[in-house]
Amino acid sequence: MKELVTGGAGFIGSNFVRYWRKHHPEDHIVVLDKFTYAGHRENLRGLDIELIEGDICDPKAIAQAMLSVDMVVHFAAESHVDRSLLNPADFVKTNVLGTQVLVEAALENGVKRFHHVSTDEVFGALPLESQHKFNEGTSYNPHSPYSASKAASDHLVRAYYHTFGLPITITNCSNNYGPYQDPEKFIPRMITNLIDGQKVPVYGDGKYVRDWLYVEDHCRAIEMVLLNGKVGETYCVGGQTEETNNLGVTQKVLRLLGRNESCIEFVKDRPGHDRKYAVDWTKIKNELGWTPMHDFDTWLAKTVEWYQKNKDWWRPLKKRAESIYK
Ligand code: NAD
Ligand code: TDX
Repeated sequence: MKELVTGGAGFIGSNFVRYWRKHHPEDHIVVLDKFTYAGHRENLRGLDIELIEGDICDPKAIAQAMLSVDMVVHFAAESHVDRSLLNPADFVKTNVLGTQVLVEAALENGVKRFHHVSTDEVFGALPLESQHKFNEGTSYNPHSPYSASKAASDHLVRAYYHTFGLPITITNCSNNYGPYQDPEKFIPRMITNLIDGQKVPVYGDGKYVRDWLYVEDHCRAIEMVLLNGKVGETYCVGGQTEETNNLGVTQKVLRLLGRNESCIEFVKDRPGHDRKYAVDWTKIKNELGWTPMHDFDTWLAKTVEWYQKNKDWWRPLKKRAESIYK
């Protein structure tokens, strides 16, 4: 089996490639990545894979990369909400146009499966007090340029299934955490700030809720969908956090690093900040037997340890990550 993984040098993509290499040693894995600020060769160090530097918006490069590919797993994207407020055009280009270039080439080459990795943010936001969770039937209502561009990409992927018969699957997953996540994102930003003796910037009142999932659980969900998921279907994937808001997550990280709440700095809120995400993952559980296997407290602690042990990885990224917040 030849598998093309786009964005495989980023956070989730590189965790997925490591996971797939371990569990499917016979497969030929091709990673195609543009190596933007978010992609790093060292994330894939030591893995037996083929690496192509390329842009998903470049039809020629993609036509070449797609030759004799059986399966595409599409992670490549501009992924940071705060950046999408500064530069929305990059998000439309990569996430929408890039995805269209990929599905077109996949169709042309008769790939057996095109799996699109998407987000729960396409569903918009829930009120804080709501008991409702997003599921596969929830209407799309994206709020940020990032989530709007991901929503458009989901629609395009589905359109290629309905109109041209491209064998697709989609996962809409909640917030991931774990090793190799860029220090621009909330959890690694907190950890690396605290290691460096800086404060933790909490947006607004901090009462924002995310449905945190350890990255390996997301990788296993994608594996199950690739192996046993039904073509044309979407699967929602989420965590098992009993509602912990950003302040609660901050307090856990502070405790793990032996600090107290004097390290919290409340800063200006993110414009259009989505109040709450929560995902109902009953469908993937009932149809494919997936449940999250990594509990938040244990794996948050392991993530903190990873950042403590891997300063060489994140230190060169930190200055650039912070520069967008100035
Ligand atoms: P990331 O920003 O860490 O990695 C993105 C990767 O894509 C990088 O390696 C980057 O170099 C590459 N890339 C960007 N533009 C490209 C282009 N034009 N051509 C080729 N490669 C390009 O992102 P991530 O957090 O690993 O997210 C991966 C995917 O998962 C994204 O599609 C994202 O929307 C989705 N997702 C992320 C989360 C999360 O919590 N991080 C949750 C749900 C879904
Ligand atoms: O410094 C910060 N302070 C803060 O309070 C940062 C960077 C974030 N936050 C808040 C904003 C969110 O409520 O923390 C929460 C998490 O923020 P991010 O890590 O930026 O994630 P989010 O905006 O929820 O989006 C993430 O999850 C869904 C990923 O970046 C997306 O790619 C994914 O689709």
